[in-house]
Amino acid sequence: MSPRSSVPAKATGYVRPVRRGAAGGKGLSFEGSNEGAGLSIGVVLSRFNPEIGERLLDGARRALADAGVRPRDVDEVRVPGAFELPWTARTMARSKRYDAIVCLGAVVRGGTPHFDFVAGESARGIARVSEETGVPVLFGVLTTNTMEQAMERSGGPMGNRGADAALAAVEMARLARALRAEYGR
Ligand code: INI
Repeated sequence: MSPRSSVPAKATGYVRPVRRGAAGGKGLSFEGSNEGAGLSIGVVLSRFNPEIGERLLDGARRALADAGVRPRDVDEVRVPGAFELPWTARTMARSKRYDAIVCLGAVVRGGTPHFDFVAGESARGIARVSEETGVPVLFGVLTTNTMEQAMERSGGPMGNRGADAALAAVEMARLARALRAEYGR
């Protein structure tokens, strides 16, 4: 696991989605798993900071493969910048082809307020797409003050946020299947 990561870097440890009955006075309990086999995942990548973006994509591809997602079940779409991620994720989500969608990119603070608009709209837009479509859409977008910080978080000493987001996508896809089986769409 990377030092700051909240999800394991390799696909080990989790079990299948759990649904515990009322035994022992406990209610239902659900949690996704890191079982990627049979899942279909969409990835959208901002090309704006290409070196960082490719490192995030590399991490995401590896994490998905480690989790058992077949490479042929991973579709990738590249867009000019992080601002374009929400529209693209929405189009992919509406297709109903994907169990989850991972958005990747890096917004690095410059000397103008541009950063705040791009980073803010990207994050808000991605959250909205997830809520509106019902498809888990993961935020693997770095928002950093410097390029150095972005390098550190894209396969450097602070881990790889692309890999983290990809693993979170697998977990959320499994959770979504389990919750829909219980509660319906
Ligand atoms: N897009 C990014 O993905 N990262 C950035 O750091 C960035 N900066 O700094 O401007 C950025 N801007 C482009 C933006 O996402 C759109 O592509 C552009 O405004 C056209 O809509």
